[in-house]
Amino acid sequence: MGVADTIGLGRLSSGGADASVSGLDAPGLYTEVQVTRVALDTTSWIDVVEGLVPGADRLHRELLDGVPWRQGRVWRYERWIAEPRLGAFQKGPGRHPQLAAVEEWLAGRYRVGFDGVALAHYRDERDGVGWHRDRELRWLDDTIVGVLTLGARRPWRLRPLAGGRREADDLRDVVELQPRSGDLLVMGGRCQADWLHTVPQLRSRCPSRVSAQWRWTSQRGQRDTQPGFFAPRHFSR
Ligand SMILES: O=C(O)CCC(=O)C(=O)O
Repeated sequence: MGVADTIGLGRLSSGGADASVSGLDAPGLYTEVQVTRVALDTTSWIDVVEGLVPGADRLHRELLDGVPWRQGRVWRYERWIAEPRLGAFQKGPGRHPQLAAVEEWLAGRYRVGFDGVALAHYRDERDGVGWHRDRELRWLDDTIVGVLTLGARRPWRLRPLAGGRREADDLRDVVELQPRSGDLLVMGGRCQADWLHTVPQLRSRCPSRVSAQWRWTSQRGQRDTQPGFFAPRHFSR
């Protein structure tokens, strides 16, 4: 059994990954933030933006209290089961102003547009999302997926799709990030085509975490029409 390649956020800039400073100005965010690019392979990458959102724990509480969280369902093991997390979606003027600011920051840096922001609430350690790619984007060859963490710090893992099916505790080839409240991860390039990601359920106690997710596809390349074994089924969105 291999050990995950854990990237300790906070030390990334000295770890050999490419780093740049973003001076993009979006109201309600820190302006001069470090963006560290981790090359997963030659065509897939993940940018780590540490501490983009000031007052992230307050934003976490405001979303917990103010969002109409819904229980989604997934088709697993030949039956519908409750998805182990709650979900919501915000767009346009319905977005929390700080989430609108993050969206503006993402749009400015990556020169793409988003339809809105999906939210997930992991209530405790029993909630999580399994290994998957964001196949609902359909065109996976060139995508941008931003994920903001608010609340608890939990393992956030990626591994190459080419590794095939694995036991949950088989951490060979796994890249583990541990984003803190206010950190933004941005997956890009062929990440949704060639890499899986997960926020695993945990054995030890873990308080609430909310993630906010923005997704964009260039719609270039081949359209993905065959949901495979790893495809998530987000019927609730
Ligand atoms: O909550 C996260 O950080 C990741 C969520 C995710 O991967 C998804 O909903 O597709």
